[in-house]
Amino acid sequence: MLSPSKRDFVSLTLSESGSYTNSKQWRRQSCWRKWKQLSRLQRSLILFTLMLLLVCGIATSPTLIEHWRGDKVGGNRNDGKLQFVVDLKNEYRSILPEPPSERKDYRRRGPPVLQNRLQFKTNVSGLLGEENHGPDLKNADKGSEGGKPIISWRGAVIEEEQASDTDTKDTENQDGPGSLAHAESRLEAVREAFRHAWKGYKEFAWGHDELKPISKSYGEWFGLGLTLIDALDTMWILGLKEEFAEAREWVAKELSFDKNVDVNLFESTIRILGGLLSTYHLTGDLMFLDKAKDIGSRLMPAFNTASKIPYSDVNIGKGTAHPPRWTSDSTVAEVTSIQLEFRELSRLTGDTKYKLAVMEVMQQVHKLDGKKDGLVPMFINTNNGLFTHQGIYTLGARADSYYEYLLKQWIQGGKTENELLDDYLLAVEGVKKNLLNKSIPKGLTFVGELSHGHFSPKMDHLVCFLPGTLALGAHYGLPADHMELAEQLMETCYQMYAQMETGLSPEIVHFNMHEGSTKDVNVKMADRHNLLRPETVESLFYLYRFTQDKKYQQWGWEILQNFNKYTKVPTGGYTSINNVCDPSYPSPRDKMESFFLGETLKYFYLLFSEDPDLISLDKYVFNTEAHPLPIWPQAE
Ligand code: DMJ
Repeated sequence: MLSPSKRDFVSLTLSESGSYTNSKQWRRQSCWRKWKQLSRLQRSLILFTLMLLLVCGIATSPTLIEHWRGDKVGGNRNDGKLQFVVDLKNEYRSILPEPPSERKDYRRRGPPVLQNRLQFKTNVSGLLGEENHGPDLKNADKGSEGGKPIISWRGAVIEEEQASDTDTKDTENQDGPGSLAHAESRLEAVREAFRHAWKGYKEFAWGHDELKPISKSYGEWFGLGLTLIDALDTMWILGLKEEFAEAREWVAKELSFDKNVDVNLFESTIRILGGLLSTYHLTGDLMFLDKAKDIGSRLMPAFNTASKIPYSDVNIGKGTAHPPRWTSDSTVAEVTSIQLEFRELSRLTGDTKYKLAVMEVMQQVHKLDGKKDGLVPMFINTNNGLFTHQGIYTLGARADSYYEYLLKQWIQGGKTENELLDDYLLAVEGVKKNLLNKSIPKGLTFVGELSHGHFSPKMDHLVCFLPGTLALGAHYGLPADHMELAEQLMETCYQMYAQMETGLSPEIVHFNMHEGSTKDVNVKMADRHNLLRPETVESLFYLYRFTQDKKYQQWGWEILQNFNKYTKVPTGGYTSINNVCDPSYPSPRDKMESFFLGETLKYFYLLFSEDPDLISLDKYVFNTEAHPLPIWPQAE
């Protein structure tokens, strides 16, 4: 008897021998038989061809590649969340900050706050599994989702309220330039900036010299509440009554000059004496005049030198004075830029000692050898009264306000002191002859420096006081070409902001004078900081007052917005920064200089004001720290 399996075998053998059924099983067996009948070479060739086709197929299919790559990232790290972020990054590549090496447009000014907000927002919405239609650029800057905090570029957490608060300042009033509402919205933006700066000062540095907004602390220079005093008349002009009242209270009750402390004669004259005198004039409050008399008399020991050229430092408690430890020289700009204040103090007190001391300095400098076409060296010796370190001529640091005060003393005194005017006119000619040049390729007019006969195309931001001063002189009847030069230099100073990646000027620039370069302005690594200085805004104010050309207001508006983008600290205050060339990390320096409140914000306000009687330039002359002092009536 046959087993069942044996019977199966027999039947299979039968069908194999000739009958054609076309069943699946038969076809498989037939293919296999044919495959086995092939030679080894033939089989290898077929296999190779099939492999080749397979590889080509995969390589030309993008979907497969994407899929594979995605799997690899996710698979390797075994992290589903990471895979999600990678996908998001690919999708929103255009709005995330590019790594430095990939940046193509170095002039782009995307604020880092905005970039970080976008990043935060897309990630959050993605993780919540919302339907994703790409980045919402319109609303991207409006704060975080669901009231969550936003991380700023400074690493600080901005609450939603603060974040949208910043945004309002970037928004122009819709009524258009020229309208009252438009002007008012810009004035309000300045008031808001002031309030924000004041908030930081009040909270972390009240009664101290300077706010350190990042570390939420303060810095002491003289220990005399420098920022508070510098800001007094700004608050008055901006109409910030509450803030002014609390500051007045501090001056009346807390401010004492009876302190064993060394102060710099120039800095304390222009900021403290100047600030108190102007506040007295604006308010009529005698308390400020009393304080001004007190500090003024305490500074007088500085003039007790063999030459009558004052020392740089005074101890206002002990009544002693001395030069800096390493020299017996004083800086020319310092000893020639204290005259407006001491002359005014004499006029108010009837005591001539103040004005006699400072006018003696001017008379000596007027007669001194060592000038070049009216341009002065940077140092003067307190023993012999002679210029030292001769041969270097600049309109920047250590010489700048000498030129400014020649003109302004002449204006203050009713345009009768001809020596001052002569020296000023001579100096402007000296600038034209020795320091003016034009950059390549744009032909920007700039003021360089002269060092032992060698011209250097270096210009400090400090020089940007010059367009305003030239315009002021032209307003008072000096040659019309002063105004033309003022307008040219104003454009240059604006370009020192506009050509930087942050839209903020560095401390020093070097203008290009060689054919072939595409950039007019070069900045060295060490010069990339911005200290919130006022000079360009100051000049914009003068230029707008005298020409009514709206472009000056527009330039100032751009600058204000860039200060808000790159220097505003969420918790209060503004900070100087290290690098105006890096919008992704301008690197805060943790210091708000007192002149930001005393000068920069005041000049912004006056620039945006359409009222020529708000500190009329026919009645007041600003000292070099932006404190307005009255122009004397002709009789005096
Ligand atoms: C201010 O103290 C004064 O404007 C001074 O004349 C120059 N330096 C600072 C502002 O930059």
